[in-house]
Order: sequence, then structure tokens, then C-alpha cells
Amino acid sequence: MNANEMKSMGLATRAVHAGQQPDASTGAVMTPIYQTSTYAQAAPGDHKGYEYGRVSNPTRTALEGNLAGLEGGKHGICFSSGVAATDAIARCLRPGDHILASNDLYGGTYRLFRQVFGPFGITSDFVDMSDVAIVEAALKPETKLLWIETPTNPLVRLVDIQALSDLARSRGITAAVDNTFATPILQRPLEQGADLVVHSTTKYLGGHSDVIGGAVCTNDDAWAEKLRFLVKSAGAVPGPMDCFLTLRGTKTLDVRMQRHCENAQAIAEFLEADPRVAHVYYPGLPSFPGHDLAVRQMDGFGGMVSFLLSDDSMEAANRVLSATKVFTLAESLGGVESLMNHPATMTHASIPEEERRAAGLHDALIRLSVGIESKEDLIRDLDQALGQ
Ligand code: P1T
Repeated sequence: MNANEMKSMGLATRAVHAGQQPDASTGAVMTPIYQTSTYAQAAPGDHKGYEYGRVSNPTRTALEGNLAGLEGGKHGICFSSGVAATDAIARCLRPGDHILASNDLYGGTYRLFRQVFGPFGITSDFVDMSDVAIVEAALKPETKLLWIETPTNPLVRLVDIQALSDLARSRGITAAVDNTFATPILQRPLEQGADLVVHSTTKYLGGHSDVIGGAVCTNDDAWAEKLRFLVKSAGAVPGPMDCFLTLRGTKTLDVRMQRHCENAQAIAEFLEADPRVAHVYYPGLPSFPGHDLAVRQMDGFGGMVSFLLSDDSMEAANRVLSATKVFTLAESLGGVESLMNHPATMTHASIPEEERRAAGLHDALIRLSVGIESKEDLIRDLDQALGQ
């Protein structure tokens, strides 16, 4: 099937087949793990498209084709981690350039923009992107990159991709969307005008919490060329085994996302009705401020649920976080197993306390990555932990 035929296929079909071909030398249906650092040349420059493992690898190529197919993009470019993918994009900026990002986003992205790129003269601001007017007011003449996370991490706020991509385009600014929380099954930002889609493939795409990886997808040839140059020149590449594991994960992405969404919805409804919980953040709740936009922009509400305890203290959070038996207390998300996380002390600890609180990341905020277990067991586990 060529790329155009693939585009007309449903997402579940693309998840299994995009970028996949039986191995040319053996007919192996699954792309082998090409565990090699280099490739034989018959004569100088006479090779089969692969010269050196940092530049490219057939297992990586198969994954890149798969991710591009899922996002509906021309190009997929893989990196050794999600932050390496973000880093590659930011490296294309120059001293004096400005990044405008969401004020509710993965703490490591904040740290990268502020602490790694700040000293190189690249400035960054973080605003509430759920309001287009706030974003417009915060743009500067030197803004070159609009960094959108939606749903955001950890408050699962919704940001209007089409509106912000249109705004960015009208000002000559690149719009990048971190699509890690939604995955292409639920949301395809390139179709909504974004220039770049970024993933931590560590999460839902890999899906089994056994591999770290990142990717960028785009239809923009110039961006693809710049990023491939950085892959070759800066070298943050995933190994063939990691690509194989991620590719094994993406094939079941569609079915897994359905179960993540179903379980998360049930848990959000349970928590919303519980007096021990002050507030529930989940786009699938009609009471949630981003619900209408989620209905328009997404094909499902995702597997991430956050909630605030009625007793907003570190002690109360610690009691719940230490008491679950099915949910594991751990950073990360998107695996088949349910995880819980304390943003204030774990994933978002690198955001200064004042900014963290201002962004709504309270001490007793708990983030759930709802897995694909039986939802009755998950609800029972939360119920008993809330009672501690
Ligand atoms: O961990 P890595 O593969 O480098 O991905 C970074 C990253 C990028 N974008 C989003 C939205 C993320 O959530 C992450 C990583 N997040 C966690 C580890 C976490 O627990 O939130």
C-alpha cells in the first residue's frame, strides 16, 4: 500500500500497517530489530540507503513511517526521548527568539526551555492557552515558536489547536503541538493546522512502560530537513530495540485507547460524586470547562484524570498516594497499568513553587494515568485509598 492509499484507511488499520512492509531480504512480516551500527557498501557511496546507524536504521524507518501515517503527516522523525524531540525543535531557534508555551505543561518542557535554552538567549513565557486572547496578548515580535500541549499535563485543560495554529500562521510563527496525552487516535493536530506534532512515545504509543522515545511528525519539508540534520549531527537517536518495542506498541494503540477512555470516564464520574474529592479534571465530564472543545477537537477524552482532594494538604495527598494497591505511585503515564503521580513533588517539581501554585498545581492534586485493567478494581482501589 502506498502512502496515499494508507491515508484513506481508518486509524486502526494505519496503526497496524502504516510504514510496514515485509522485510525485503527474508519476507519477515514484522520488521526485524536491525541491531547494527553500520552497513556494508559495495563501493564508496554504493549502498542500500543506509550508511551509519546514527543517521538511520531500518527498524527506525518502519517506526517513523508508522507514526507519520498515524498523524497524517509526510514525515516522522524519531528521537531517543520526548524531551530530545522537543530539544531538537528548540535548537532550530536562535538567540533573541521567544517561545510562548502553555502554563500547564510537562515540567521537563518548562525546565528545558527555561534552564537549557534560557542561557543561550532564547526566552520563554508560559500562559493559559485555553484563552486565545491571552495567547494573542502574550505574543512578541520575536516569538518564533508556539508550544501547545493539549490536553495539558497535569490539569488536562483543552487548547484550541485550530485557532492557535491560525493565529501562529498569520504571524509567521511555528505552531507545535505536544500530542502525547491525546495520541493520534484521539486527535491529529496536523489536520487542524499545526506545523509540528511532538510525542513522548514513552507514553501511550509505546504503551507498556518499557521504553523511552520521542518523535516529531510534520508535513513541512523544510522542518523535516532541519530535524533530520539534527538527528545526524546532534545524535539523540533511539536504538533499534527501542524502535521495535515502540512499533509493537503502536499496533494496538487504537484498542488500548478505547479502553483507557472508557476506564477514565468511569473513574472521573466516580470521583466527581465523592465528597472526599473537591474537584475532578477530565475532559469527558460535561461540567469540565474544556468539554465542548474536547467534543469538537478530539475523538475521545483520553486516559488521564486529575483530582484535588477536599483536604488540600501534602499529608492528605501522601495518605492516598501511599495506600493504593492496583495503582502504582510512579512518574510517567500511558502504559497498560494504572499509575498515580503527585505533580507538586514529582513530574512538576522543577516548576518554581509560586508559578506552580498560580497554575493550579495544588499540594493535594493527584494525577492518574488510568490503565486498561478492570474498571471495577480501579474504582475499588481508589475508594479504599481515599478512605485512609
Ligand atoms: O519522558 P520523555 O519521553 O522524554 O517525554 C517527555 C514528555 C513530553 N511531553 C509530555 C506531555 C510528557 O508528559 C512528557 C513526559 N512526562 C512524564 C514523564 C510525566 O510523568 O508526566
